[in-house]
Amino acid sequence: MKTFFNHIHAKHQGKFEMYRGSFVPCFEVVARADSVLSELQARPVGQVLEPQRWDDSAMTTVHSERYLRFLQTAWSQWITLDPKNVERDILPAVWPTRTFRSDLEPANFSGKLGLYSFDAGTPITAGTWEVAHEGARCAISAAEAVLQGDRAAFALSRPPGHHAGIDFFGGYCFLNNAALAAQHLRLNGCGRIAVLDIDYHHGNGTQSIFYDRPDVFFASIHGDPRTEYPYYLGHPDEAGAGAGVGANLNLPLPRGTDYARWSSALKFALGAIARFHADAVVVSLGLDTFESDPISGFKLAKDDYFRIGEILAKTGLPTVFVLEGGYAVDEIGVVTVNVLQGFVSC
Ligand code: SP5
Ligand code: ZN
Repeated sequence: MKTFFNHIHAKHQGKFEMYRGSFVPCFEVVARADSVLSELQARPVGQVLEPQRWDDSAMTTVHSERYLRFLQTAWSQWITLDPKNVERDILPAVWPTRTFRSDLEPANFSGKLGLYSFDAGTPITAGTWEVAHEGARCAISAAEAVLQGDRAAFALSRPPGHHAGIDFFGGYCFLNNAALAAQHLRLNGCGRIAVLDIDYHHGNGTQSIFYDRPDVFFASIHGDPRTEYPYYLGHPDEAGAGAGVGANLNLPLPRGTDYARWSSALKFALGAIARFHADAVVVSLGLDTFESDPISGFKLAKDDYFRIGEILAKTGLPTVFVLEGGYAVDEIGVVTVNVLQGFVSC
């Protein structure tokens, strides 16, 4: 299995996120991806490559033009506001909630920032656009490897992507890497794609991008949004809209869920994906289901991740793995590589 590594990922590192009225150090740190890379070098599953320079046609079919333009220019707008801003991260503090308009883009920078985001936990830094864009290329390169006939490929990148929607960032995510991989597969001959999201947090961005589409099935196993971030999406009654009705499956589970219960949800999701007759699977591989994750509540143990890889391999489908969350920095490498090793052992 080839790995496409975002070799410039360290150029994106937020300083602080807002939590309960204070700024706390960001959980989404450079060491996460380095931990996965070093474990992959110790226990290889295949070559580690730099992403290719794909044309951006998947990009503009997943994200809106005005959002991409904003992300690309946000840092220079920020510096223009005040040259001293070069020392500070960008974080939003005002948003258009219900009754406000979102069709008009404000001229004011803070206004634009709120329009294109949904939390105060996702700082934009000088390198964010360049790094997120290179990360998207990793996901698209992994999809391309599968199109060329590889059984599976892995996009090893940060920042993660599954909370990012058509025109908003949040949850540490800017460009929706998994959606871009799925869309690249669709644009290049795969008729039906399943996105299986196993991050602890519901993949609200991915769900919303494909919600009305019958050609991309979205299935997610996650902490119950009644108590867990991102709170406002991920409930079991969200089944898709319009032509997409029946192509969305949410399996929320309570805090404290262990592997026995979690893996029955996985088998249920894979049954639904089989009945959908998917031609390929994109796995949003979040590792924040691990028992020692500092911000999450499931109880999966290190060795459980081998079993997850084995179960995913049994679909027999071409599979693109895209790294999402996972904040137990010392163990994320081991649990990630356990999934990949479990997969290639089958
Ligand atoms: C990709 C991904 O996993 N994004 C998750 C974003 C979660 N952001 C909110 C985190 C709330 C942090 N709570 C700190 C708890 C400290 N005990
Ligand atoms: Zn997560």
